[in-house]
Amino acid sequence: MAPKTTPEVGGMGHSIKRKEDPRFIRGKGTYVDDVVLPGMLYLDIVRSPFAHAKIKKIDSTKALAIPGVLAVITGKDLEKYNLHWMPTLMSDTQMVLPVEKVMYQAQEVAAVLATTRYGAADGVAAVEVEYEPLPVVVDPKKALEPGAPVLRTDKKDKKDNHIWHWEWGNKADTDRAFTEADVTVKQDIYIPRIHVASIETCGCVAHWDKVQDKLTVWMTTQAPHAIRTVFALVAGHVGLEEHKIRVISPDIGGGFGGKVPVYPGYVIAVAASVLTGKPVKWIEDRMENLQADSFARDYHITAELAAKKDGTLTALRIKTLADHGYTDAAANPSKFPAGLFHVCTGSYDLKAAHVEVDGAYTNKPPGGIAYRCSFRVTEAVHTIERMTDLMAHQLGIDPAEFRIKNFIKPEQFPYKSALGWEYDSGNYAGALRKAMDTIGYADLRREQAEKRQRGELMGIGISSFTEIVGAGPSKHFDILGLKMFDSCEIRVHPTGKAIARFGTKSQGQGHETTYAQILAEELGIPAKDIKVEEGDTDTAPYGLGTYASRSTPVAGAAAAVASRKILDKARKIAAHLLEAAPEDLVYEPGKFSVKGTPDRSKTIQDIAFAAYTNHPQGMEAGLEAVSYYDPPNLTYPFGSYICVVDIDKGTGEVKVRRFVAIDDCGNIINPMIVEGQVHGGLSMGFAPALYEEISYDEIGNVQGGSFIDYLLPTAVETPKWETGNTVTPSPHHPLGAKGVGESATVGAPAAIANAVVDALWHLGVRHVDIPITPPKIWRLLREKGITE
Ligand code: MCN
Ligand code: CUN
Repeated sequence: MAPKTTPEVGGMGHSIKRKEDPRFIRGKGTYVDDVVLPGMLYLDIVRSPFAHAKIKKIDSTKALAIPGVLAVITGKDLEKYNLHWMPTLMSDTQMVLPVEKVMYQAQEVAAVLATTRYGAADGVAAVEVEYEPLPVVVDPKKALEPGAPVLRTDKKDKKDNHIWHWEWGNKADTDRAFTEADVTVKQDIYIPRIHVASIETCGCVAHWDKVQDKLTVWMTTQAPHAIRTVFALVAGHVGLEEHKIRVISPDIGGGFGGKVPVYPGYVIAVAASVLTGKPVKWIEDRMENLQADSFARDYHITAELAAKKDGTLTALRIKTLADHGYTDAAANPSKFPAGLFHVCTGSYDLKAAHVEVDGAYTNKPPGGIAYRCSFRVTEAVHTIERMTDLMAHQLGIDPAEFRIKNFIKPEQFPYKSALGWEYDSGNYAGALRKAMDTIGYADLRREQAEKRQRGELMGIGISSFTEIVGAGPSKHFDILGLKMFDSCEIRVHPTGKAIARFGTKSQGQGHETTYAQILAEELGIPAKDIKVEEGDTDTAPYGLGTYASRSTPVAGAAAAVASRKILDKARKIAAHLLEAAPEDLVYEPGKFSVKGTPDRSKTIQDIAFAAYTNHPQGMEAGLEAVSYYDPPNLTYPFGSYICVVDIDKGTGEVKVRRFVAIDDCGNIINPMIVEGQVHGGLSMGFAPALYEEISYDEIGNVQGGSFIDYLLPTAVETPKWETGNTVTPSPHHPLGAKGVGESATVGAPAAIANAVVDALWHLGVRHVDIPITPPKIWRLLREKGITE
């Protein structure tokens, strides 16, 4: 579709360069660690070497003797203010600092406050803690066995490690479909714990200003407004009321979900600033970030899929055990303890489905769902895409053909899934066919057959995912009771330039550019004349923040709606200026003209000036509007990915030779930014498929707690992505746009895993869990007698 605006205006469809990049490229961004205030103190944290242990004694004497060390803060100090525990976003509780025992390795034990960063670190090294180790539970299956040590002894009535049971769908119908099925497949799938490892770690500068009676916190948060409310709810009783708190989320060096939760470090820094009256900075280091911040996935899944002989899929049944660590700190909408996992019927027209999830406590860091995931959608997509592939292979039907046969058809939209979601729009076969054409699917299958003759291992994997983003309709979506709307406030200045503020917060997604483009599209004001601001609770309108790819679906929609409110008023002003009736004016971006006499017109800039200098009598001056947008539905972006792998028989190494990604996120605001999002997302789907995992030994020692063994792919390992689009607009979004930020991470791992299994199927391999590391494949090949 050709853009509606000129490149100079830069509305939707123009690949204008990112406004934020000049400062980022030159190293002139302002991140939390760039904030330096006079008299600032530094906080560093003592962490537990044990995964489960009683704290018998904390001796601060030696630490306090170190020059510059001012205080050692313990759980007992916070207990006096009832701040030693805090609520999690899932209404569980989490320790800020422990009073009795620690629950995972690297948990915060005490905090040292000093006049310099190094002083604080020296202080941490000098704090002496006496522990009494307790039995450790790392396996969630064992955690639920009778007789397992009960971890949450703080909960008076808790007699086991079971957090909750949740189920969804029609069990009777599903069980019947399985009884009647011709073919069924069943598979255990483990999706391991991984970590986002954003370039910038987490941190804050807390400044309690006694004179102003105000707390300002610069912090790495994706949701500044919600965090301020949580602070006020937790610490209102000690004088931190909401109007006295200002949260500023400055530039963020990657969030990916890891900057949604409230970490103890933030709370301790705030407490330390309130107690000392000095600004306090806390910035975690890389190992702290990897070992103690919230993690993703850790789902133990058993899935079953049923079909008729002819290959028509009929039903899906899933049981899952969710390892939440010692507290359920996931950042899910509160109604959905397993997030949106029940979008697991994916792109297929299944008549029945039933899902059960049980949460378990273990001696690991708190649960989260952070890793470009849209609330457990990665787990859902991985499951259905693996299972569909398994069924296709089982039936001996080509996996592409099998998918096309079972896809929800374009004419079935809006489509109600067996698990209750109403998919807004889609053309799944369109995306898959485009991916097949791009990669040359038929030729690749021929090549594979030839190679197999020669004993070479080549596989082709498909993932045709459906995403679900844009939380969400207030009927169903809230976090701690806060409805998941989002907002945009626009002010057009007299000279026709504008400022727009949002309740979201970019962490690298390019909001300063794309939001300006939405306004440019609607108002005809050039994008370069529009300043976008986010992340300051003192100035921006309330919103729930940026995660779950909700900014475009929700705040982007608010930007369109607020713009249209501006245009309503602009039309009246134009009518006044043109001495015509408002309904006799025609609008094109940036200009109102009189019907039939196009040369009688007023530009948006003329109108803006008149709004302050010559507005109609009886009308209020100014040109501004705000929208708090409550989306009527979620948006359902989708795509089809095809991946070709070659497997080295000697080493077990999987090489991704080609990877074609066709994405559909409805109407596109900035094609270049969308492509960038897909590239980033693919890289973050590739990484957990082949490299990344955080695991624990039997006594709870973290494996993968540093970059030595938590393997982040570099540009050398990362494939060259081949991307493309189809466009199926969302019927309910004012701009027809859907989100895209997480699609590729959600969709990519299954394509890679499917390609690997496709390469090994003839050897009897039915499934390989990610990460698909060389040792895993090498062992499999040895079992099959392929390699020595
Ligand atoms: N966009 C577009 N046209 C569309 C959809 C999106 O031009 N039809 C643009 C948007 O305007 C925006 C970007 O693509 O500039 C991403 O938009 P959207 O899909 O709405 O996602 P969000 O802005 O809400 O970003 C959140 C999403 C999430 S949840 C994770 S995790 C993630 C991701 O974005 N974290 C990121 N991408 C990231 N990219 C960077 N650089 N850094 C992160 O931390
Ligand atoms: Cu789940 S990662 Mo993103 O929603 O911030």
